[in-house]
Amino acid sequence: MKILLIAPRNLESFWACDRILPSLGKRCIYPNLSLPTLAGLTPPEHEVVLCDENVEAIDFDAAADVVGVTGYIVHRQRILEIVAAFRRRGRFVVAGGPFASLCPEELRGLVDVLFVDEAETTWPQFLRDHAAGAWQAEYRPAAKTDMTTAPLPRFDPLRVDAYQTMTIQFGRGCPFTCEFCDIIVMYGRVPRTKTVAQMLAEVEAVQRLGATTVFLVDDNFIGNKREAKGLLRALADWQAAHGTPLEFMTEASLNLAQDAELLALMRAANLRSVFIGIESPRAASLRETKKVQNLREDPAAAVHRIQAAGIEVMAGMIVGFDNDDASIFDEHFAFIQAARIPVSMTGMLNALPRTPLHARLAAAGRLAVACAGDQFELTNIVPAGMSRLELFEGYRRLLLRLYDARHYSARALALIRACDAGGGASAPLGRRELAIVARFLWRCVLAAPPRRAWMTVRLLAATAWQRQAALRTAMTLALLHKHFAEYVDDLCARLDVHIAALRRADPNV
Ligand code: B12
Ligand code: SF4
Repeated sequence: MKILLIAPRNLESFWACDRILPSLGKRCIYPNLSLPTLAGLTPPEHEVVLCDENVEAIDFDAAADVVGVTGYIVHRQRILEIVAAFRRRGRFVVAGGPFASLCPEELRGLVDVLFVDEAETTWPQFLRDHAAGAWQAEYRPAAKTDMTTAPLPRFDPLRVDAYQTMTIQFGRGCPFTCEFCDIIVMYGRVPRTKTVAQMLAEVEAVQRLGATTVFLVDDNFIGNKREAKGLLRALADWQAAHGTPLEFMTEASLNLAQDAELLALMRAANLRSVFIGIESPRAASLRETKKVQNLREDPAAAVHRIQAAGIEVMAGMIVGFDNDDASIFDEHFAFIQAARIPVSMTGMLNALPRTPLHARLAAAGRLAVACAGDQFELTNIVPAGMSRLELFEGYRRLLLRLYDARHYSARALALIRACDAGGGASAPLGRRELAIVARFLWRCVLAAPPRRAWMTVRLLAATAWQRQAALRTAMTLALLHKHFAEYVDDLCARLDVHIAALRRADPNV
């Protein structure tokens, strides 16, 4: 049987980094790991073709016995288009992934088979049922996946060279109970990890295919600290034995800061940046959303400790909690500057379907519109401490301040001074890196507007003067700013449309 698995193209987003990919000579920032995961779950008698629309156009006339589509809520529209286009051509279409898992009612009847939640058992079951000629309309796993039995994902059908960073996954599930979180809804509260042997096989597979940076796409890499430490020890040994060919990044909870051993092991494994859901500098808002693990100490002090260990912190921040009033925006800005976090994914609170927050707000009649899945542009909630209009306006101002060149470069420079950013993957600059540097200088200095050019030159000069080993980090941060600042400008134009509609009291916004 021939199986075509498709990931829809990303919309313009904070992370998609479309604007800087040409400088890096890449087509997409990260691959969606569900594609290689499903390929790895497919028995060898079937032929699997992977199509990531971020890398190549979909061939809607391709011959395939089964077409599988994945995607997030933000991809809703494109998923529905892809499904309809293949169904029109008489193909057998199945869907799974975060959109199908959180919003199954939107796909029922539109696809031949629907997969809700993890598919390690249900996908092979479906393939057997399909071969036998009798399958179910919907598959849900009876239990969470035992990750120690998950087969090696197949990365080889992916065009690995098209991605800036490869993705692999150690574990799923998180022990915490944040009210807005869909991860614990989809993957549960018991962290389940793969074995060290499985992980080393994945690391070697992506390195063999040419990866130099790897994103461990766990929602909380330290959900089970003992297992995380075991893996980091093995990764540190592997890096030492192979000349540190890989740089890792991941996502973790803020209690990472309170474990010096964990920080040292991360650094030893060359895990150099971590995305952390800090969410709010306001204790009452953290308490409200049950993010109690962030209340153990001053969050800025916790971030500083992680940075001092040589690990960059990227933040997830949220405005719009019930305890947030119109003064929250200044508080967020002051916190991000003081915590010296250049990359802050600051969004508006959204209630994702199936989460406790969604149930609470629905019961209170506080859901204004359907969830669009992109917390940067829209929120579906009616806030308690301000109007929706105040939330949109305050948020817009906050984003502009955060990504103003002066404020951003102040954070970047403070980080470079404080964080031991050098070392690690110390490979000399090869031809590819030199080409990146040339394109970087062109886009961020020579052909850039004066304000950007000046910011870049100042950042590089100050870094060269104060911490030469961090020049690579300074360049990356300057390049990222090009993406963020342009993204925020475009986003503000879209926010203005919502703001104008809210001023007209349009009930659809
Ligand atoms: C890596 C990642 C990214 C990468 C994207 C890489 C890419 N090209 O897709 C980046 C950083 C760019 C990104 C961006 C965003 N992301 Co993201 N991301 C993730 C992350 C951490 C890992 C995804 C992954 O590969 N998982 C591993 C795979 C194996 O798991 P899986 O997809 O669930 O697949 C399993 C099952 O679902 C099932 N399955 C999946 N697909 C299919 C298909 C078929 C046919 C079948 C049978 C089964 C099946 O089988 C798999 C094995 O069990 C997840 C969180 C997570 N832990 O999954 C968030 C997550 C998917 N992202 C999320 C969001 C909100 C976003 C953004 C919208 C954020 C933003 N506003 O910018 C953007 C959207 C990008 C865009 N504009 O298009 C949400 C989605 C919420 C939702 N329910 O829709 C998640 C769940 C995180 C969260 N809780 O907030 N993201
Ligand atoms: S720490 Fe992160 S993954 Fe865990 S419950 Fe909270 S938001 Fe979800």
